[in-house]
Amino acid sequence: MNENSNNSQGHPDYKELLKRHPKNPILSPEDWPYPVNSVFNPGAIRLRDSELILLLARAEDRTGISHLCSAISVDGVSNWKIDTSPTLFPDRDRRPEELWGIEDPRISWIPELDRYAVTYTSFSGGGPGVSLALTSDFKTFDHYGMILSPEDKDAALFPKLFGGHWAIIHRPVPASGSAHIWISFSPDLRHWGSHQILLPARHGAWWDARKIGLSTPPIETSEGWLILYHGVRVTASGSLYRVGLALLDLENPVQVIYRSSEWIFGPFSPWERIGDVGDVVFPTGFVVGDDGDTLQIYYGAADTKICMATASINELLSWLKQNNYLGTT
Ligand code: BMA
Repeated sequence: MNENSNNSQGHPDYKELLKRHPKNPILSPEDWPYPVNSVFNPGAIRLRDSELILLLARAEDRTGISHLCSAISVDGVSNWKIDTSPTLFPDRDRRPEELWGIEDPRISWIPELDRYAVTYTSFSGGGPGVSLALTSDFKTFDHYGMILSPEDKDAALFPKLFGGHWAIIHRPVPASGSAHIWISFSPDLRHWGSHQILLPARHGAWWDARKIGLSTPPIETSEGWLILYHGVRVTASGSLYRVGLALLDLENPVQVIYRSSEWIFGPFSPWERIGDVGDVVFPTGFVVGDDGDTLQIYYGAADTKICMATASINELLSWLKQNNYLGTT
């Protein structure tokens, strides 16, 4: 495989907005200090005190149950210092909602609380729901338990209050019908209400028909909250996970300003196409570079490895304006 085939996807006229890092996959199960089957879908954050990049990876062992493990690096690509034991392990006794593991964390730095908020999927006996934990050091955690009941996942907190309320994006799955992206509000991070659909799944043959979900936490830009979201296309050979964009109003995030008509990133490299669950790219974390424009986007590849792609916020915004379609049919 040559360099180009790692980096470009499809017809050359498609603009390559997310550029795969040449060192992908940047983290694999064999890099782990203890036995794991797969490492994927990591939360990401630049640590306040040290500027180091921390990933909180989902790690699955051979029981099939996932836990979270942190990895820290200066450049966010190489020389990872990985915790030698699980950072956050499902605790069946104290947190029964974590019976079958904890998955897919998203991390937001919350200046108001002076702590990081980690939202993750708790796989309970009643199905997967959204849990919240706060931390200042990724060593000890203040657990809020399951804040959104099953079936619900793909959640991230906005880093600030809107009119005195916290806001969370999440993806409940109704017993029948399509799975849309929702937004909800809370005065205290524990009690959530004012639920409403934020981005509905599209219909028919659209790339984001029937089931969509938030990818990384919302990215604050001068023009609004930039949202990366995944669309799941069900094909004869399984599900295909791809990524598109939306922009929400800065002051009133229930207002969707733009939504991309096309997906911008999909499974292409061998490790994205082949793994425990093939044809999945699943971004869950980002950090912004010193220039305030360059994003490092972290994603799970085929539910087995961790990869990174870079993008320019300005490029994403200008492309989104030109490829906007708010409709669903
Ligand atoms: C979703 C989540 C993700 C996973 C994806 C593809 O429902 O469970 O953790 O990466 O499916 O298998």
